[in-house]
Amino acid sequence: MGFPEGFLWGGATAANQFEGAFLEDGKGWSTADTARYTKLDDPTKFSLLQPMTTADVAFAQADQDGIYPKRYGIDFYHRYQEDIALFAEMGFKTFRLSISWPRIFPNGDELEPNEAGLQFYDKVFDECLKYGIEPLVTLSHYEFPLGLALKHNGWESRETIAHFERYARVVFNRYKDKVKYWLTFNEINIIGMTGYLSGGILADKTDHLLQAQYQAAHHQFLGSALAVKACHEIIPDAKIGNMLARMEAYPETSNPNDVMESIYADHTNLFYSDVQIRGYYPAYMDKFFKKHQIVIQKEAGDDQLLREGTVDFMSFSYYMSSIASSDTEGEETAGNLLGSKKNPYLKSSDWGWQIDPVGLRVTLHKLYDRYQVPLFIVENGLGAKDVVEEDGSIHDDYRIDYMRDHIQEMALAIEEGVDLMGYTPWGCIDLISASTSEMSKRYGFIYVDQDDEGNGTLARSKKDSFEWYKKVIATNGADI
Ligand code: BGP
Repeated sequence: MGFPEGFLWGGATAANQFEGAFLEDGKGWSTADTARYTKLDDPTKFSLLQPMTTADVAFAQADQDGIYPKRYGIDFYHRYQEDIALFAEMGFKTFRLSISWPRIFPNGDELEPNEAGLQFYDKVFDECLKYGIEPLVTLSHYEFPLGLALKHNGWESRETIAHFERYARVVFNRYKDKVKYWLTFNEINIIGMTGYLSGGILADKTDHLLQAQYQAAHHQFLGSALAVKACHEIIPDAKIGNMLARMEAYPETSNPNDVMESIYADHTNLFYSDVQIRGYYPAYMDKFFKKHQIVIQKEAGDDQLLREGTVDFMSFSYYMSSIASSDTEGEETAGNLLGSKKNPYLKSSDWGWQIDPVGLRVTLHKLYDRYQVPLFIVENGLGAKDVVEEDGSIHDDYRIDYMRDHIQEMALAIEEGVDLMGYTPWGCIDLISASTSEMSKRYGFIYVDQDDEGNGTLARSKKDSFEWYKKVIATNGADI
């Protein structure tokens, strides 16, 4: 039993949640800089799903009082050397980060890239490689150039595909000797739930929002296929994967109708990986599209491109499982990302996400059975409020317990035949939450001194989990 040699242990981040420097060195505005998902009175309520309008964007751009936490991040832009040195000290084999598209193409549709933006990532990748850390780079992580959103309504427009392909080709060419692991769209399935953050879709620019979101998904599939082909052509020794927010939904009971509901839940989730890995639209979506009066506009050649541009491996985030039920009367009492009934066998995080390590093994088997491609867990972890003791120490044993339980299930899955490439827990250094914009929802091994309003010294310090994870990596998962 154990993890294979070369297993990619590391940690994960995203530009819009940790770089800061939001308009520095020529970077343009992004959807993330204008999305204000501030904490609500009830912290278990998820507000990311609220659609944004042109007026909301104008308001956000005019607002200068610093209430948009994603703009200040944790200042990785200026502290990357210190942060990467800490990752190296933990023994990271890989570091997942994203390139901010509007740092490279400020409005999204320029013909020439912003050299200062390219230079920043050169320095970051060089710093990683200095320590033997392989960068794992997401091309688009919840951050779309605002210029393209306002001009074309984001990914709803077919024109966006060419702009994305140009951006992808520029970064592949520039970093071909430095980056060998790539991901196309972070949590691509989120576009079916909310169009703004990853898709640049403004609700007032369409009279059928769901149609716009699924049309955008089609365009992202094409963009993904083009990026896969370009990556293979430009960096033949690279591997490029998709990225799905995996939602494992158990049937509530052994009632066959509940089992069917869990199959339907899988359909809305696995639709995206089915297209990106199998290379064609699954037939089960026809009924869904009909029910919601969605008609995907395709052009000649689209189906062929999808077949040619399938990914090399599947990556996904895994935080929780949920319940699928045919009993629509029941209450949604778990504060899971999308709301679900509460599973009585599971505990929840402070934000109501139901903690389910065995569910990770269930999912690993399900995905590997379905696709037979290598899997990569590129996000997992516990968002929690940490307490800094008088002497500066942080005893996050709850985080260690969470990870240990998940790593044990990964080891079992590998023993049971699953091909797993690596594990990059989310927010290896504390950063801004995607769903609530809070700083106090922390995931890191490294603490960052900053509060929800952006006050603090930004000093980095090690939590107890830092030494623990270092040992896990040093023993390749044998001593957890
Ligand atoms: C995923 C996103 C990340 C991230 C993480 C944790 O959905 O890809 O960007 O932030 O979830 O979620 P949150 O920050 O809302 O706790």
